[in-house]
This record gives sequence, structure tokens and C-alpha cells, in this order.
Amino acid sequence: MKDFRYTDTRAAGIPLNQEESRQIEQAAQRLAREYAECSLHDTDLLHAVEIAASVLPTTVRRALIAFRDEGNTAGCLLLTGLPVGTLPPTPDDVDKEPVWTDVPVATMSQLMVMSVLGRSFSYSDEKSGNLVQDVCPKKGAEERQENSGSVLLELHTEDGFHPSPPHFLSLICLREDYDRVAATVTSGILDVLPHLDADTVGVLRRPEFRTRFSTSFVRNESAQVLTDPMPLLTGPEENPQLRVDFHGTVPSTPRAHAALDRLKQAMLATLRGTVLRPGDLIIVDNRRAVHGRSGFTPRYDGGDRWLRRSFALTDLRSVSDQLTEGRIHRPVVTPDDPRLSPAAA
Ligand SMILES: O=C(O)CCC(=O)C(=O)O
Ligand SMILES: [Fe+2]
Repeated sequence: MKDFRYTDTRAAGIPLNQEESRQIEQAAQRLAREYAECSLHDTDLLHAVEIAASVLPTTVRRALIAFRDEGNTAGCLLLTGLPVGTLPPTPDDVDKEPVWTDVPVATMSQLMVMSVLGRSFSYSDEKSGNLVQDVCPKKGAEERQENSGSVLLELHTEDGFHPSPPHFLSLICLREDYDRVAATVTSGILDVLPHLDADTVGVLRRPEFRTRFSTSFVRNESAQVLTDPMPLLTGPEENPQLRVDFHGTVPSTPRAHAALDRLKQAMLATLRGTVLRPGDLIIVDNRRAVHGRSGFTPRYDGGDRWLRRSFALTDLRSVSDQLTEGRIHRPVVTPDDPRLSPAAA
């Protein structure tokens, strides 16, 4: 596929005015000063962030609460005009990734917003377990179906292969790509459902699909681990939950193959999206919507596109046995996993 065609969602975004943004920036700076010595995973810091989130304007909080509890048909929400503060160069290498105190305003603002939706957490297998992760192009990774790539990134549920994918993910934009063409796109299952016939929906509800684990979760570039066969749609007929990755989901029957293709075509026909600008923050309801990104051309000169991503669960207790200190989810594929043996492939 060459590029996504989408309806621009910028006009549906919730704008913060300059005064609102200034107040959030001040609260973010206060937090950053007070907790400068702490890891971002520090419980006291995360509680302080949640308390400080009362600085968010009522309109924004209301929109976040409604999105958290009811969702919307698009499965996404855009805020614009958040403060990002002064920025270092875009990292192009994990060794150059900033510590959170180098990007205090954007980090605290993003976590404040996420605290209204749920509890921030991360995966030990991904991006060093960072609670807020840098999303920027990496030299040599151009063709990868990962957020460090720069070719078109296919629509996917975030970590849809995982037993506990995030309920929400957010991406805050610190820098656009040079050509301003990298659009972040989403497709919500409630927007798509009216365009699917009953037979297709019936097949999507059958356990005839397996999804490939991303390599970082397997810690072995050459091993392919797939989930057990799962349905792509589950839950209430009128309000289903969705899990699919158009790069990583493998249908196990011809009818599943056809249904997956119909789902993809319907999603591509109802895409919404925008080229994120600095201060934009997009939230994806990961149980209701898939997301992707169009391709762009990086220069690797410190001025490239730069987003930061964070995940939230609505409840930490349901996965407490899987979380280590600092809300980091343990690996789910351990080195002795039988699925890693060549015979299992
Ligand atoms: O770069 C983007 O806009 C989206 C990347 C993405 O899918 C992710 O970071 O999860
Ligand atoms: Fe993603």
C-alpha cells in the first residue's frame, strides 16, 4: 500500500488556549522541580501527577472522562495546544534518548492527561521499559513495521498479541517531520461496523486468527511466536472490542482470510487522522480503534519527527501479579517458552 487516505480530524480536536497551556506548563515545571531526582516510575511522582491534573481545564477533563467511560465511534480523541517546553535535538539512537528531566514539560503534561484515563504503565520488553517512550525515526530501521521505521506503518492494535494490551495510548507531538506528511491515522470499530456484512462479522468473531508477537517481546529476531487462535472481535454485538494488526495477524482459514481483508478495506475507507503538530496529543482507545502512520523521509540531523508515547490501563490491580516495581509489565515469553523451539514454528 502506498499511502493512507483519511478525513482530517483536526477540526474535531479540543483546543487549549494560551492561558490554559501556560497553567499546565507551570504545573508541569513545579512537578519536575519537586521530583527532579526521581525515576518517572516513582509512585509518589505518579500520584503527584494525578493530583496536579486538576489544572487541566474542565472542558478537557470532561472530554477525557467521557472518552474513558463511553468512548466514541472514532475511538480517538485529539487535544491541541498542550505545552511541550524547550526541546533537545530529536534522538536518533537509543543512546541519545533523553532522560525525562530533559523534556519535563511535555512528559508531565502527557502523564497528567493520561492520569484521567487510567494508570500509566509500561512493558519491560519494549523501549527499555520506559514509562514514556520516544517515537522517532531510526537510521537503518526505515523499512521496519515498528514506530522507529519511516515507511507506512500498517494499522494495528497496540501490542494486540499481548495478554494485557494497553487500554489507552497517547502520542504527544514534539516535532513534525520536515515535509509535514507523516499523518497518524485511526479507525474505530464503531465507525466501521455499519460497513461490514453479518457473515464477515460472524467470521471475525471466530477464533481463526493468530497474531505474531513483535520481536522485542520475544527477544529473538529469528523466532516467530504467534498467539493462540483468537477472534478479532469480542464482546457486545453493538459495541465490540477489536484486536488486529494488519501486518502481524495471520488468518488460519480461507474465510478468515477473506473477512480480514474485508475488515481492512472497510477500515481504510473510514480512516480519520491528521499530521500531528507540536503540542498535539492524540489518544487512541486501543480496544476500539487501530492506528497507523503514513510514510515520511527522515534526515537524522536532530530535527526529525519526534513523538512521545505512553500507555494506560484502567485498573492496575487486575494485572498486579504481572507488574514489577514501577508498573513495568514482566516479559510474557520467557527463554524456556516452548513456542521458541524450532519445532513449534
Ligand atoms: O508514529 C506514529 O504516528 C504512530 C506510531 C505508533 O504506532 C506507535 O508509536 O505506537
Ligand atoms: Fe502503534
